[in-house]
Amino acid sequence: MKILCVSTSLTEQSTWRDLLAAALPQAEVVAWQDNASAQDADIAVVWKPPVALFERERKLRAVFNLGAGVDALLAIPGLPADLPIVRLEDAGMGAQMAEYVVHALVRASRRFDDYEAQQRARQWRPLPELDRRQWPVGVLGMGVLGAQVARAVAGLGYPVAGWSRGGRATEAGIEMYAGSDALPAFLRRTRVLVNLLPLTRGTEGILCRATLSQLLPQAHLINIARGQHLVEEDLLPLMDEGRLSGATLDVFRQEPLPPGHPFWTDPRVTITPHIAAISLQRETVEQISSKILAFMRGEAVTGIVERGRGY
Ligand code: NDP
Ligand code: OXD
Repeated sequence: MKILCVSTSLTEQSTWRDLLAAALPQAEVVAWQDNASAQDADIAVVWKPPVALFERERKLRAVFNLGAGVDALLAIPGLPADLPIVRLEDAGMGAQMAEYVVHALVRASRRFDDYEAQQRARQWRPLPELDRRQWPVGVLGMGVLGAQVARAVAGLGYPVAGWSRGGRATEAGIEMYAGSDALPAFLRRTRVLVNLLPLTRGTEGILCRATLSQLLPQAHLINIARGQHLVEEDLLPLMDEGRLSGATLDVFRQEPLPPGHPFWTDPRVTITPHIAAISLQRETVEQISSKILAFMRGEAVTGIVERGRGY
């Protein structure tokens, strides 16, 4: 069995090659930069591979994605329509997402930025108690990651609802809304909106004036899925109009976020550099290597992307 690792930097793809070679001693594991000619690999393990991958490698039997989101991969021209794509499922990302959202939510609801300002002014002034009923959280996308975020937030006593295509209940006590007809009702009961949708034709631009202005007053947006979900030019005007009070953003239309972008300097916006949940080395290699073995034995594996729906 031959496995080809392809990633966005030479260092990264060498790291994945070495880790996979250690986990799968029976396989020949190579990195994309090792050879400029076709490797005739059976399996590609990729993160945002170049277009040339599918022009050069004609014997691939499956592609394993080194992340949860497959939008970049599916956008590659020449990706064979029948090539199975297997995405990362959780692999330690759910816990990271839960931590990220709890941090942003609690910072807003417990007014920790006000306390930071008070410290700078040497002020000792307890603020009014928190009533969690005033902070209903809504999670867009209740898949592997969204469900864990919803559970963590519900565990702290915040009212939580989820929105998905099918509306399947994944967690007890979390109110579910299904499909576009239910989106307005979901938004109208939500103050803190968390986005964990995959980027597809149906979800691009979903965070825009029309949707965000339906949220409860003093709303806060937490976007940890993809930058293309947000119509960026709508965000600051909505804040200026008092419809939203803040946003915590991990993903952007252009990454790295350009130095002149107005989000950098707006005190209502908190920025992180696409780190809400990273692909952890041990968990990722364990999951991908055991799935590769199962796939090569002809067994069913989970996490196969449905091309028609785009995730
Ligand atoms: P899943 O595929 O497990 O879940 C996707 C969820 O979105 C499902 O609940 C699905 O509904 C719902 N959904 C999809 N399309 C629609 C739609 N048109 N309308 C309503 N609901 C929809 O994905 P994951 O939870 O594993 O990952 C989610 C995303 O998080 C990734 O695609 C990626 O973009 C992002 N991500 C970001 C990271 C970061 O560091 N910032 C790290 C990892 C992931 P249904 O259940 O009915 O199918
Ligand atoms: C992912 C990501 O999709 O890192 O896994 O964004």
